[in-house]
Amino acid sequence: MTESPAEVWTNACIATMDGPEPFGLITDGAVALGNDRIQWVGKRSELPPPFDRWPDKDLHGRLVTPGLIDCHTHLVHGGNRAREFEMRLMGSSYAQIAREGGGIMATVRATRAETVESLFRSALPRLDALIAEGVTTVEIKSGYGMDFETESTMLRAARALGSLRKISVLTSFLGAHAVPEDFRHDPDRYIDEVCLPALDRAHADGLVDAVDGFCETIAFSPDQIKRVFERARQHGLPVKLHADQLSDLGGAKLAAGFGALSADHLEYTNAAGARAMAESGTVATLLPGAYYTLRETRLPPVDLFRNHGVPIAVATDANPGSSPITSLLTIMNMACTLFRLTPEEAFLGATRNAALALGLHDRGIVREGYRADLAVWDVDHPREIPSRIGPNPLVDRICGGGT
Ligand code: DI6
Ligand code: FE
Repeated sequence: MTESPAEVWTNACIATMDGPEPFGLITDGAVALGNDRIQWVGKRSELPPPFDRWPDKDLHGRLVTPGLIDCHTHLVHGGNRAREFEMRLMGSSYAQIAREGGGIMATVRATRAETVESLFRSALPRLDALIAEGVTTVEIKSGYGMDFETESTMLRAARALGSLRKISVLTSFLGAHAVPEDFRHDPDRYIDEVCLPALDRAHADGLVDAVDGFCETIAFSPDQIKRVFERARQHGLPVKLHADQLSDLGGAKLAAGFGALSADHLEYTNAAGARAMAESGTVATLLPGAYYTLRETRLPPVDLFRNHGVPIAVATDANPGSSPITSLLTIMNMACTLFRLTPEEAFLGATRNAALALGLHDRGIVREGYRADLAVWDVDHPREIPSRIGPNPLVDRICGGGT
């Protein structure tokens, strides 16, 4: 990968996702790049020295945005769940399949049979699909091992993906994803004997950037999630939570109580949960891919989040079961079409707010001093991108100044 030289992009329409203007739009704009950072951004007519003497690159009026951020994925996993896709088409429910030992546990059985190398190789095409759509930062979870070794194996594969491709990878430990078969009648013992020791080990090996959990009737109770989050707190790790996806267990409020970076899914989140998230600065990460795939009918309370000033992010939730989708552009369209976000909210959800959902404050906005993570699109206005599904309008992408 080559580092890009210091240069000024000119004759660009820039959606900074910053400031009071819709999309933070700057027409006939310029952005100066150097040392992997944005050095200046503004109207081309106001370009100050020394940037006005730097080599320039004419973008011919194309759109520049922050590089996209996919803040919730399960990209690393073994096997596929196409058979369950057929079963659901024939009337089985996601929860029923999970209760019968399928669902997440089917992928666990497949993943435990893999190595770091094989998990890395099978995830690479999924990562490349995101990169092809302008993604410059991606979050990747464990959660299909749920044993002492495989949780770390998954996270090592995730770290390897970030070293081979020009993209930032953040990892989340998701040992509390589902109750493994041999602990089916004693989930507390799974938390104590497997999940927490696996977290301790993965953290000690530098594999964990955040800790996640699945708080749901088919997964873990609020009390069990609390124990995982208390261990995360002991390690100084931030938390996030799959919350209120299929029922209201107060997951959003629980997450907010731990100052979570984000609470995700949220179809069943109530007003108390939204209030708590607003007070704690927890981001609402909406996952329309899972809502679409599982043909859910309960919409997340978008107006509650809006009215309480809760930042909204959107993400693929790319996983083999509930959201087998590796297109963040499609997710942006679904967030508008299914959840009624505006195109600007969808774009904020895949840039600025997605960065906040990962605890990142150096990207997601085109602003001086931020990372030179940028995407260039062959469209006239940013609203065009969430307004359609295909063709992919990306024409260039730089990550930390490099390609
Ligand atoms: N919620 C989801 O939608 C995914 N995990 C979770 O906690 C489902 C993952 C899968 O079905 O494999
Ligand atoms: Fe998920």
